[in-house]
Amino acid sequence: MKKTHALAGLVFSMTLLGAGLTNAFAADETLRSLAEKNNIYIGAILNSQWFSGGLPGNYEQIHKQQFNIVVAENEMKFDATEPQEGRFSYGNGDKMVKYAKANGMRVRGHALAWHSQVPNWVNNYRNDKQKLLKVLKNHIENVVGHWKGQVAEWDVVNEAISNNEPQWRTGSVWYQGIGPEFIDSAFVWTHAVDPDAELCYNDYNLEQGVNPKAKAGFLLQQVKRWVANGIPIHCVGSQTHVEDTTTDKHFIGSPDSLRSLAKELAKLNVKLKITELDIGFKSGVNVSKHDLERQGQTFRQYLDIILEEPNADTYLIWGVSDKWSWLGGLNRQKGLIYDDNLKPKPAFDSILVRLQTFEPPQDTSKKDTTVKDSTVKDSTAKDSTKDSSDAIRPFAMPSSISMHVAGRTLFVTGALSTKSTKIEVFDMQGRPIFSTENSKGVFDLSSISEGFYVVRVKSGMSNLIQRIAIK
Ligand code: 9MR
Repeated sequence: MKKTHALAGLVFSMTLLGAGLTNAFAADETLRSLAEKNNIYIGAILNSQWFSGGLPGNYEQIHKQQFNIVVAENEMKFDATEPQEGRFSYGNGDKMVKYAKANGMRVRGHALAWHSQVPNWVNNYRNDKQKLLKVLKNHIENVVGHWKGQVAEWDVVNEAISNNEPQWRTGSVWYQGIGPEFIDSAFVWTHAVDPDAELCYNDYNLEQGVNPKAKAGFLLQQVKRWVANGIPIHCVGSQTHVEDTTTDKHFIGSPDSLRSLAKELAKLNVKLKITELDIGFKSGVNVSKHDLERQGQTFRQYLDIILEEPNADTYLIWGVSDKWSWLGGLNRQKGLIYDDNLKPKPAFDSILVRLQTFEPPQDTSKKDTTVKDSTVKDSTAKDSTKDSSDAIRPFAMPSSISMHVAGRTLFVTGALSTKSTKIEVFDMQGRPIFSTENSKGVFDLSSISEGFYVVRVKSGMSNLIQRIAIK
């Protein structure tokens, strides 16, 4: 079942992968095109500012070029969709669904039953079980009914588990008024309205192990029970709001722990999705180039779960640019893959290189159908993913340079800019191995051990990425 590792199927000779592979990485590749090649979804929220037209044009251009799944930061939540009892408001959500259709993206719905962002009129029924059951059912029937067939997956229940010890979040209006059966009910009601939608339980701190004392361990017990009882749950969303371990020494989450949750869920035929990823640094600390590179590696490690685990298919980031991110409220900063000026960070590169170098296993039965069938398509729309944009310049420009390896020496030929040349070598997991800004065109790679690597040359407006073998 498990995907075989990337390198297992490589048939390249151990000599230079020469002229024939010079174009192994097309210049116009994006995260999105590479994710589609790997049968996964890659996405970012549409920030709330987008809905009011408050973001620069290149934000949207980046979003539609780089991502194939979208979720609204706040606009499909309870307080946004039913601000007054029985009065539904779909304007913003419709705007996003239209955008997704025009750009061939899958839509995630977030979130139906959550203790936060519920309007006061709901909280006023806090201890009235019968009324709360009616309120939740009516909300689900209307909202899910409105977007039936257009929202491919829902966070049916969000954050129902307490953060401090593994038990239900007892302060939630839904738990307090109804009891834990609000969860079972919400799944059943949602499924009844849209039997084709994928239904998720979504929560944070799920990357801290699956033992019964951890949140994910508690959740796993519930998922087992739901599955055994025929409750229609298809996926667990791991929000994955994590902190760089150097600025929070006590942070105990890890990609390995999340991977173990994916493996446990696979036994239950339930998917794991990463739904709200950000990897922040503590506010106020200086963040160096090296820190950003390490952050990129962590982004890559979480991506590996999605690429390699057969029951994992979605990698969704909670924002595009550090400029529009909720993280400040959590005393964290710089947790996303574009900087304040919408320029790609090392994390972007790390994800891109990993998507480029991952070799899918021979048996691709796992993800094929989901990716291809469930995006919201609008056949009349032009293919806006082909727009050119400054923001993805590193990968949009045709290259006027070339490279080859002889022995342990890398030769880069063509007009290298003396002002802005950067040569980088990554290993096949996307980890940076070597980097120089020297523009002489001849580089000694004798310190690099034998194996396959990816070289990227950025010089002026030219950009070339090529896989090489060092022997
Ligand atoms: O990013 C959202 C922010 O704009 C809201 O103020 C906040 C209110 O709760 O919700 C943020 O999104 C949250 C998401 O809906 C659920 N998981 C945690 C996210 C970050 O707080």
